[in-house]
Amino acid sequence: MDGGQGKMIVVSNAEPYKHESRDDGKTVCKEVEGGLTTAMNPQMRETGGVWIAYGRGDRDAEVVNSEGEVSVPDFPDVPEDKRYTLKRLDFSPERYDKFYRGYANRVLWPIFHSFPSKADLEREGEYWAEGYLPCNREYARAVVEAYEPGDTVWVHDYHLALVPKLVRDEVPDAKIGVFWHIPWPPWENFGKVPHRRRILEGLAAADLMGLHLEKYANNLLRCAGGCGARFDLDSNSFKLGEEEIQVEAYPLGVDFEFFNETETDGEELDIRKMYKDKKLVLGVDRQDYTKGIPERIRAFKKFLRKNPTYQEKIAMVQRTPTSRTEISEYQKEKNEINRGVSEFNGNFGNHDWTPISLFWQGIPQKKLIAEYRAADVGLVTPGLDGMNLVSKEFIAANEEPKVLILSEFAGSSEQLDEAIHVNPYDSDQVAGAIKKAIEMPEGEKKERWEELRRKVKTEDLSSWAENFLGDLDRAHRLHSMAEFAPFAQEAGEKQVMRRN
Ligand code: GDG
Repeated sequence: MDGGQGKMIVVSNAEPYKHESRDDGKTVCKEVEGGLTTAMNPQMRETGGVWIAYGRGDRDAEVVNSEGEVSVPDFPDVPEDKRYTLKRLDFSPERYDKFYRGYANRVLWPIFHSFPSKADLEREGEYWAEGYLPCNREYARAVVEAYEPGDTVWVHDYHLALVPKLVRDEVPDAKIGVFWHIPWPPWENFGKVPHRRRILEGLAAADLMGLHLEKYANNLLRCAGGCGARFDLDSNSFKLGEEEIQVEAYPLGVDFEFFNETETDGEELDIRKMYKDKKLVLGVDRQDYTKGIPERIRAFKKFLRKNPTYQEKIAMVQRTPTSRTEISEYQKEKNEINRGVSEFNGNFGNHDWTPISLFWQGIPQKKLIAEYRAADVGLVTPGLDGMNLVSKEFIAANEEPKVLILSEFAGSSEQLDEAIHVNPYDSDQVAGAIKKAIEMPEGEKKERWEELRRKVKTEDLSSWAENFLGDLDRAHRLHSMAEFAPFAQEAGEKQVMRRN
């Protein structure tokens, strides 16, 4: 990864590690589950630099210095040159609540995932003024403090849309890139957000913005148009006020080698034994209403009802580390899932067979890889997902052919054609896909799997980072030389930045 001559400054709300105090008084360092951290952590371990994030672990776990910094990961087996600086920010509980639970997750998240009915637009102004704006200012201040000439600033995700402009105001010539991890919705949804123009002004001050898919980039450009920007779908850029930005698609990949090669010491066999060698269908998702977990469970039940010969021969494992428990929608969904699963297991299961095993805890990555390897079928059926890394990790972790059932609304379905694609809301279709997956002839399974593995291996995490950072260098150079002028058609000088 080329971070230019200076250092890399990553900024995101999610932190890659948290520290917690145990009862014996010792402090433990834990990975934080989530797509953004899975993607950026290996990058930072390679390049070093500073990662600025909100500290969500125990406040009394005294690991940071007076600047709020700690070198991570502080696992004993990790050498110094594979660590980097994590700088933790702290906010008052009220402010953080309005920023994180309020603006980020009760306004932007539902709107951007096309669940406008779950958005609290009534309080948007309050969440903005008392949470989103002040917290984005704090993040930007931390970036400016860490910044030295030549550094690369890489801003991540929807929590921090205002940071590029706030940093640009202080450091006009900084190299700033943004990566957006969630979908960008059509104007009909985005346009509902009262501070829509301010969000776009915040982003437009970066040199380059990346999203997972071309269709999200096009939605963003059209939304910019809706807010009065000039936009161009050929050069993939828009101009709002004085700021011009390039917008491109970079489908995020996974660290193929890591998932392929991690040694699990045969733990997958123990897992299979635990489930009495039945066919295993696996779902793994951070808990979220966008992940389609209740619908998935309903489809699995339908499959068992329609195919009684498979009763006692198949089991579903659903691993769902809880997240955002402070938001009532998440609590409600958790209760609904618990009820549905225990009722079904009670009615269908017996002392030898639990049809659905549900886990609300996260497990270390190595154990997760063993779970991926123990499964016969990966069942990944989000209602809408920017990319979905689980689908790619399942492929990378399994050398032996498996079958992936994938929602057509997961961003990854654009690349992973050889999966069985389903509409997650059509439970008959998903039930049929489970049957097809289990009965798929070995030859077809192998052929599809090899192609899926080839794609996930080629379009991996490091090629994603290289493409993004290479383009960021170019966009920044063009901006610095004032040559980035996609809207200079009048002068016949249209400048389109393209990768060579
Ligand atoms: C956002 C976007 C986009 C899950 N359980 C455990 C565990 N995980 C890890 C998985 C995977 C990550 O969490 C989840 O990533 P996803 O991509 O599936 O979903 P989001 O968290 O919603 O991520 C998404 C992503 O950002 C990246 O841009 O793809 O669309 O919503 O890496 O492995 N990890 C461990 N234990 C668990 O129990 N260690």
